[in-house]
Amino acid sequence: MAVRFDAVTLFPAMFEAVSAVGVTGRAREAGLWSLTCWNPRDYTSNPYRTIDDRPYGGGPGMVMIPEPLDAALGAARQAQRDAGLAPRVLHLTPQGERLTHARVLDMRAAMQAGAGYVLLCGRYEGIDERVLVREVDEEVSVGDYVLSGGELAAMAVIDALVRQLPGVLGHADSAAEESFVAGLLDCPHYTRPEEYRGVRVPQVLMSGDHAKIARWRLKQSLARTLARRPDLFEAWCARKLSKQEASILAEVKAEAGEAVAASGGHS
Ligand code: 9WO
Repeated sequence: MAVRFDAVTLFPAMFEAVSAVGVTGRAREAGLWSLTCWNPRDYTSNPYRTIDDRPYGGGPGMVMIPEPLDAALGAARQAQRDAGLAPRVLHLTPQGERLTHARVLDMRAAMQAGAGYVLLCGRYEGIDERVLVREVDEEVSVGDYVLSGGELAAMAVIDALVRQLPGVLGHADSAAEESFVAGLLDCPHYTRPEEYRGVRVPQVLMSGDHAKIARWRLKQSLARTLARRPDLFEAWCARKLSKQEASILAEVKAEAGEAVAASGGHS
């Protein structure tokens, strides 16, 4: 399945990062996905190629003016329809719904069913609200902070989605992802040398006992998730657990309880 993105952006060069480099770069070169950028500056009708103006009501900063954005969006939409796709406009904004693994999989399913995503990247203080109301189908945030524009967030969406496409990751990589797919944080990783700056690799990883190693990794994942992401931990525990998962969970809870007791209950 070849996936197509179009990005409406004042800074197409930023997308080199995801188009040319690493796993996503290789996947694009292999034809598994493509990206076309549409620059509102190329759709201005005034000689100064202005794309921003002062906000009504006053205040600092500038707002992206509607006409060039609408023209760039229209061209991106038309290109997707010409490719046989049903375009969906996704605005990257801190006001959007948080991007999660589940949301990435929903987007992948939509694309596999014939949708294309037009990623709308704002700059300055934002986009005229009348464009957003008319044109935007979905809004996504990649976290509760303000960036200088939507491009880095759009690239996070592309990267997270492309690595879920069949044929992008090798089999080993997919397996390595299973812990997060299951809703837990990853376990620690080690490579050579066996001892580094006085710290040895955990003995179990040298044992060759694959069942024991899998159990140790799940236990590490659970302990970390309990300590760092109690929200994910609760959700994981609420699932139906296998006998082994329940046994590991009991150990992790007992050991966390002991740690609290040993510290005198102080956090
Ligand atoms: C600026 C600002 C200043 C004070 C209080 C809130 C504020 N929000 C913004 C703002 O959203 N500026 C934008 C810059 C305008 C459009 C694109 N920009 C953007 C997108 N910054 N951060 C994102 C973003 C997108 C997705 N996930 C996280 C952040």
